[in-house]
Amino acid sequence: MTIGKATLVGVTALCLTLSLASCGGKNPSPQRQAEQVAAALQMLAGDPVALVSSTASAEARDQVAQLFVPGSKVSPDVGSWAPDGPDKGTMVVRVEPPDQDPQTIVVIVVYEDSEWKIYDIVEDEPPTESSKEAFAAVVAAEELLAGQTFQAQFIKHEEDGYLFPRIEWPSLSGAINFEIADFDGDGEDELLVIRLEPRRDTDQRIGDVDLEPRESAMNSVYAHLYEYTNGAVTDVASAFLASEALAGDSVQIDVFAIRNPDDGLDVCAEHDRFAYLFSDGHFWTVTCHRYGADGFRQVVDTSYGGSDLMESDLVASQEALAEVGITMPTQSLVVERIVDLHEGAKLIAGMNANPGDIPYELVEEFRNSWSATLPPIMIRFS
Ligand SMILES: [Ca+2]
Repeated sequence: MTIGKATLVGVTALCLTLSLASCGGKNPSPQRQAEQVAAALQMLAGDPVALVSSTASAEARDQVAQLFVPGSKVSPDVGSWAPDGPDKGTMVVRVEPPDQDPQTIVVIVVYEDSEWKIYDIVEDEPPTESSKEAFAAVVAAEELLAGQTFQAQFIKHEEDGYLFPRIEWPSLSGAINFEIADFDGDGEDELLVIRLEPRRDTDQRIGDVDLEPRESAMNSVYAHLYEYTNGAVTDVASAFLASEALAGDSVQIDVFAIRNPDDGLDVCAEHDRFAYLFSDGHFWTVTCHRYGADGFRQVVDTSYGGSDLMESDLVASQEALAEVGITMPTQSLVVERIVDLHEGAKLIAGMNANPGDIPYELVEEFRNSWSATLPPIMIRFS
């Protein structure tokens, strides 16, 4: 039979491109099997009858004949090969018959007369979309703040006889950035979305000694975790990462993921606030959350307040960070970002407002006169 020969030629050609020693052996590796099955399936549009097993049902023969017609584009998914012993297995195949809608099917194949042949089609419905596609659809519906910049302005603010700079900025809410990864180490991916949201009353204030929350600086940073189950994406857990995201006059927030002992990923936020315009103080916080069966559990909550002119004890913070495998050199704890120091920390989302480029003379004028204003600064999301 002509087509049968063509099939053999096809498989032979495949063997030559691989290693002869590993081709056609009695027990080829699953990868070899997959390639052989894929090569056989691609011949189906030429003559579907020849590649149906003699043991296949009449119904299976009809199904194959209807789908694999001359001109059909057949795309086997080699990676989907699931062997069931040395001479049987399943593979996902996408078939595009001419003038018909494409279909994705799962075929059972058997090794018969030195050829892989179709035994049955077990599924003729397209499989449900993958979690990746479902997560991508959720993300596509968001307008991400990452990559955007917004103009903000300092104003002077007096409270209890003290002067404070305050960042006036547009009221922003929304997703800063996202990450698709296996956060609980169970082998299935989840979607993590980092959001800027209005502060909730239940949020803990983390050592906020310098500024009361202002209406314009109330937003906080949250992590939302989405699972994909039964074809639906659900927001299953959230964690509060950083309060008053733009309070203070220089702000850097990094949200990053770091591998944990459960082979999942802890979600951490490093939040650094500098007082620059009226003093040299800074306030630094790191929180980490671990996702598991009970949702997010906080595993690190450490903070450190200080001044450039003051040596402070960082041991407690170092010990806290050691819980998630982060080693911080003492001198760099508050001046270098963890994502820059720790190779295993992967940045997911960031927010930065830095007045560092404002000339010193203008800062002096701002400090000394009520009427002085500063040039705008940019808030950057990444
Ligand atoms: Ca998972």
